[in-house]
Amino acid sequence: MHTIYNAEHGAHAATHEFFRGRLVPAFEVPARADYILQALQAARLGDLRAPVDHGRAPLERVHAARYLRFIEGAHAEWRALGGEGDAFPAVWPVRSLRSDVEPASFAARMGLYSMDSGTPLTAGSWSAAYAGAQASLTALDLVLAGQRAAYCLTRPPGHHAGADFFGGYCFINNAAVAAQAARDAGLARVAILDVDYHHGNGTQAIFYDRADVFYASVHGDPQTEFPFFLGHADETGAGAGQGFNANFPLPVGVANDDWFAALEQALARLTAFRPELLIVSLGVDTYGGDPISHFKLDEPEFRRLGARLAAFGAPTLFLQEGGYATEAIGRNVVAVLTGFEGA
Ligand code: SP5
Ligand code: ZN
Repeated sequence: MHTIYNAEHGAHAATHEFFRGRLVPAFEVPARADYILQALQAARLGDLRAPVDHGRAPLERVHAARYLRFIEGAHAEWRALGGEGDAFPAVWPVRSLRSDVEPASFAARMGLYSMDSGTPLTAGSWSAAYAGAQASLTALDLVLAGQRAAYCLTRPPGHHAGADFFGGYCFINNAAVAAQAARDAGLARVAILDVDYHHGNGTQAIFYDRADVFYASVHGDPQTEFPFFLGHADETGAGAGQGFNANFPLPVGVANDDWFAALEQALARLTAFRPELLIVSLGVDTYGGDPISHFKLDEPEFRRLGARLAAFGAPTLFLQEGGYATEAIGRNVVAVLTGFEGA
């Protein structure tokens, strides 16, 4: 399996993030991708290739143009106002406040276009995220050209980013961009399976009223886990998309057998959908040693996940999402990919 590697990822390098009222060392750091890269090379899984620039148009198929322009210029605006270091939002248009008017104030626009204060917007966030979206599109090209699977090694991740907001360490929704590009390339039905510890609220929301992209997710119960405000089992789609969204929230500390049972239920829904492409939002923050998550998968389970996804039988695009145990992230990702290859 070939890897498309976003070598620009290191441009997005936050030192700290907000957590419980103070700045703590950032979890979503460049070392994550560096460790994965090392492990991939040691495993000799396939070629490492560079992204091809597909331009801005495929991003604008999923994200509001004004949102992308905001992200592109936000850090420069922050600096011009005297902001130091990374930019953080501080005010949000919650219920009863208007989000249809774009305010002139930078602080207000930071809130309009974000969902949390845990996502530092850095000087290099745009260039890293833009290159990551291009890497996703390039990996998709490999699969569309007949490769059985491809892996996109990128950060920042994407699945929390909505059509017009960043958050959860995400700025551009790579899975959504790739799914839409696959539709635009002529595929009729695209499945997105999200196995990150966190529910991919952005991906779900982008396709919630559509029957052509099925979103299925196995994740920590939003009653207690980020992103808190989406990811419940009763979210089944809306309008034409009714029946094309499936969530499998699981309690903190869930047994691995129960995690795999939920995965089977998700895959059963996707099998009935008969997708022409499977996009896997591959977070490995389900690992037992993850510092911010509470499932218990380990290397054998990641290998089993890869083998199970191979048995699903669709052309498969793996996109890197979360995973914060930096010393283990490489072996966990390689376990999924070699499990897939060996099956
Ligand atoms: C893509 C992805 O996995 N995003 C996850 C975003 C989670 N943001 C909330 C992080 C809360 C940090 N908790 C720190 C616990 C320290 N013991
Ligand atoms: Zn996650």
